[in-house]
Amino acid sequence: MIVATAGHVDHGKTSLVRALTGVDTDRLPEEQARGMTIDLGFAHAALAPGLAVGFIDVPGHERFVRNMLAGVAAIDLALLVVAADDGPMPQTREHLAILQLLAVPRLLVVLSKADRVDAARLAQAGEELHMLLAGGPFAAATVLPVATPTGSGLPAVRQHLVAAAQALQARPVAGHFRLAVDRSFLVAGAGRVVTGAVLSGRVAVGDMLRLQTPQMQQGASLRVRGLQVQGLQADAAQAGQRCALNLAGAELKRGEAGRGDWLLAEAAPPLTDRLDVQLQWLPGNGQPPGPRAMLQLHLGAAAVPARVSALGDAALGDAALDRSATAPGRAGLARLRLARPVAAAWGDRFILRDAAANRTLAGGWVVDPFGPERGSSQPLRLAQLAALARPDPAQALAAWVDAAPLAADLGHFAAARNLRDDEAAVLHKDLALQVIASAAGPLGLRADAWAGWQQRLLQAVDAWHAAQPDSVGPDDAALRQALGLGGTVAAQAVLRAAIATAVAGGALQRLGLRCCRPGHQPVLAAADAALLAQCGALLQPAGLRPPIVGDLASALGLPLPELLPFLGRMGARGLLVQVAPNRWFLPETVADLAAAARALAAAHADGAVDAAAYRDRTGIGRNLTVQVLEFLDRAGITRFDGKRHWLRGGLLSACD
Ligand SMILES: Nc1nc2c(ncn2[C@@H]2O[C@H](COP(=O)(O)OP(=O)(O)OP(=O)(O)O)[C@@H](O)[C@H]2O)c(=O)[nH]1
Ligand SMILES: [Mg+2]
Repeated sequence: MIVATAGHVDHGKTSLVRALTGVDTDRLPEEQARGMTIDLGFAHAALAPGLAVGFIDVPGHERFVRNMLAGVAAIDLALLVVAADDGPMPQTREHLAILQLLAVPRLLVVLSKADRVDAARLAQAGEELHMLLAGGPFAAATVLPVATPTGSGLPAVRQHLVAAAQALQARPVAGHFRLAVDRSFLVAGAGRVVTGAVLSGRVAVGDMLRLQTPQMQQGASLRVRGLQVQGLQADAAQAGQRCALNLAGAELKRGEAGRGDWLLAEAAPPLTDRLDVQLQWLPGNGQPPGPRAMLQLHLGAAAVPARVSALGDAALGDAALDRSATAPGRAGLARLRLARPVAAAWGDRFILRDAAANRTLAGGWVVDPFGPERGSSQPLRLAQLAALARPDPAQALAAWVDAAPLAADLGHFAAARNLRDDEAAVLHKDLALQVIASAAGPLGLRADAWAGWQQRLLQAVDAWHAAQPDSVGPDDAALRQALGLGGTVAAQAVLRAAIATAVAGGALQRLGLRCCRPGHQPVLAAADAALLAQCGALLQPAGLRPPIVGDLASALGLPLPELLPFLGRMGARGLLVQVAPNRWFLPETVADLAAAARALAAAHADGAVDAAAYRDRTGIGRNLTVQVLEFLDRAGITRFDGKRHWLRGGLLSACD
């Protein structure tokens, strides 16, 4: 269990921690000289046999709220210390508001300096506390009077903490490992040690991690050489614990890493400077600041300048997670734009302060750390946020899929909720989602929606055959139009996957760039059929380099002006394909041209189709290669960026 103190300056927090643990956490010379806590202090003690409790002692002075915030991000219980003579003071209130906004699960109030007041004042202070807590999530918190010089009241505090630690449920250890760094130092003989709270996941000795500091774009790759939990060597640490990691790695130089940095699993989602959040403004601060105001975001152990703008007038609906059990104040969805990126994940709690005025203004929790740059207030996007806000991951994913117009971006969902691949796969399976690979990552459809698309695909091909019996069948663009699918990456991926499934199941056939029902024979006039057979006999043996139209006409013994209209008719029906102005191909040869491009792209990690390599592989010469690649661009199989051709949809489109 991790406990942090809270409360006004000089009310006895450090004295209480010392009385409970025997450790004086005010170690800095300046702290000792001034008799005041400035930075976080750390101590731990076994309050009962085998029951280690970690303590974070925070400063009470109003100037050091920033340090206090770095200590309370991931605690199980807060010890609010209120001096009986003073009663609640400004930082009593501010710290309490912070604990509420951070949704700290438990609070124990210690009425300190009980030896300094008489019974009447003690009762009065108790009454003041009662009024302070009334109506909030800690209204039922236990209040225990303590006098640290005599030790009176301490056994009750200890007993309460032991009971709380025993009742503590282990936090779910889900997601990629994330640690909010709060200290970093060198230990003689061991090297770099970094400490902090594990916000999610699990870490074990030997793991490779990424250290992210503001100076590092990519992060440094490091190995966990050793780790400690509550001062004891351990093999692993997990969410809800604080740990010290001894790190090794060539990229770790002296002096790097410090409070506010992040240690992440290598596969963890990237950092983000854009957070879509559920925000709760504290009452009594006037109007919320406008979108230009620069506030300070405190998340994990990081403090980052941030601007805030409301996302429309939207508030999460009934289905939304209501974890913001705070005093009344305005609440709603908002977008935070950060001056520096953070490793935030869904559900992370944060605080917003006005640093100049030294006031806590608001708090909330992260709904989506990867919101779109544009359209952040549009109805579709707000529906996505409402889906993401659901606490249960399966329900959230179901709502996320239902909110998507065509197919849901499963990669976005997994990154936003900090899901590992195995966790995401279980959810996909539980919801029986159809998962489709696309250029933009995995897409998901409900099983019934997927079945519907497959059915409509076959209906569209049947309708095409009925309307155009002399044609091979529709190409992808015609099918997208027939099915009312747009040209988006998702639409293309869904169509390709539906065709691939139908082809695999024997319900469709591919002929070149077109689709048809198996056994479909275009109905042709006898003369056309005969001429087509003759063309086939000439084109087929020529492989990837069929004769140009002039040579074809001579071989057929036809004048060119007679051949050309025939070729045009066959082209419209998909029976022949005009790849270059003077060159026609059989549909099956076009499929070979596309296959060659895919094979080359597969050999390149980046999916590029290099023209010289294409020429060498196919042996069709430089000029025809240029024409073929231009044709593949037009056909939507490759994309030209002015320099190179790329396989569209990456290698994933190889499913057809
Ligand atoms: N008589 C009496 N004095 C106390 C008690 N608790 C703390 N003190 C005294 O109050 C003063 C402040 O105590 P600290 O524990 O440093 O207070 P703090 O809350 O840690 O202060 P900051 O960290 O600066 O916010 C010290 O002189 C303590 O000896 C108590 O229960 N009884
Ligand atoms: Mg102190």
